[in-house]
Amino acid sequence: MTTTCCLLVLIGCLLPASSAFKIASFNIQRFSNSKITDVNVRDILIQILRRYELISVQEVMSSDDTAIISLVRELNNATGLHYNLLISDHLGRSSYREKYVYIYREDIVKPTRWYHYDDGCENCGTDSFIREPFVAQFQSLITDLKSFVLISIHTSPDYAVSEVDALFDAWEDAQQQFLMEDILILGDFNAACSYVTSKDWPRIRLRQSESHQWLIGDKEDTTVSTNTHCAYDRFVASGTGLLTAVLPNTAMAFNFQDAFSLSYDMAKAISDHYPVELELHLDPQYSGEVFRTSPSLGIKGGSTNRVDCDCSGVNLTSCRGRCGAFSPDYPCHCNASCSKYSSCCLDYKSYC
Ligand SMILES: [Ca+2]
Repeated sequence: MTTTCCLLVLIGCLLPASSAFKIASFNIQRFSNSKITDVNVRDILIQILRRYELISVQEVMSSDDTAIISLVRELNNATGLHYNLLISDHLGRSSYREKYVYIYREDIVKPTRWYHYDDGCENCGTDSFIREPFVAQFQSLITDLKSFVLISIHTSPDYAVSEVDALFDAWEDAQQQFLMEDILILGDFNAACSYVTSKDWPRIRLRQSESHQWLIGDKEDTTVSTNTHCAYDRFVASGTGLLTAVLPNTAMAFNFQDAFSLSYDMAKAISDHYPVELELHLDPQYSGEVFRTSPSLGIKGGSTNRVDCDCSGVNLTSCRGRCGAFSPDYPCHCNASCSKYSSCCLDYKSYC
């Protein structure tokens, strides 16, 4: 037996065995340094994150990663475990941008390959997402399901219907990229209340698809506010392996206000969203093997491949297939605020 093997076995014995494998999606409303400098907020975030082995975080605001890395460092200090994080590009069409982050117990689950979904030509306004889905394949040691793909998304509320529909394309692309069916789409879909209504579902392919199961139902409330009851945050699963791996009745919102007996104001200081969570079957044959952990925190997920694309044949005076398009270079616009500035293309209302 080599030294490495001895080390692996030894670490395996020292680490507390995980009694569950939970995946979460959490929009930590405008996560930035202010949420970790407030020690009360930071500690509750740690209490929430430590429930999970793998978390997709949305709405990480700053271009530099200091705040989110500090949060994971504090999470490790508090738990004695090894979490690490995979961080997306800073995504958006304007100066307002967000990152997606995967936080994971790197001794038992690790990302093996990842990319930003190529959603079309940003230059021509024919792309489908304001924040392209961040796609990652994970390898997991302690679950029955050894490999699966996650697609993280935070849709724009204004274009939630078209973006949730376009997730079907991102899913088809991920199937081809990884030659794998076991794919979980997760995140803040904004797929409820005024952003996606019952009349919209028939034209959303991801909802009509027989290959997909929506594990968080329309009646769930994933919002902290007492004024809203909306299932914005979702899990949509495909693949026999994944669908049988999810333990029955474990997909739900985690109401941290109730769980930790927080005041309403304190709960709102954490986020306007609850996390949604689910649990996977453990592997009864798990040998205790663990992955080697990294001495450093934070893996950059690379950048979106925004090469100059060809706009020939694209009608820049029409909003057809260009909802959300905005650029000072366009003759007219198709974004939600064009009416306010009287700058919409003439057919804006018919298409967007
Ligand atoms: Ca885009």
